[in-house]
Amino acid sequence: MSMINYASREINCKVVYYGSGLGGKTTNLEHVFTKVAPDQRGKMVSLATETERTLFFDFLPVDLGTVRGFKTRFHLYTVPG
Ligand SMILES: Nc1nc2c(ncn2[C@@H]2O[C@H](COP(=O)(O)OP(=O)(O)OP(=O)(O)O)[C@@H](O)[C@H]2O)c(=O)[nH]1
Ligand SMILES: [Mg+2]
Repeated sequence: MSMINYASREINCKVVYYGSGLGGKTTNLEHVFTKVAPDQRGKMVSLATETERTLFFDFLPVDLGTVRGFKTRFHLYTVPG
């Protein structure tokens, strides 16, 4: 889902990973985290059980810089399978 704010010239794009338990959603987000430059990503929030099952959600904000004059951000989420 994308939200375009013309007044503040911002595009915020929310992506939610949905799929079976232990299917690799959290691992995918962790991989994106390692590939994005530190100045372009925020803190990854991960709420998991001791056995690494996602309890509530994972969240990773990614800053894409400016696209056609709009400050563009991705908000990546996973939900528990
Ligand atoms: N072989 C293999 N294992 C993977 C891959 N992706 C994830 N795994 C493993 O699968 C297990 C579960 O991965 P998660 O990323 O925690 O899965 P999830 O979809 O977030 O699971 P829930 O949060 O419980 O819904 C972990 O032990 C990962 O290391 C992959 O591409 N190949
Ligand atoms: Mg998970």
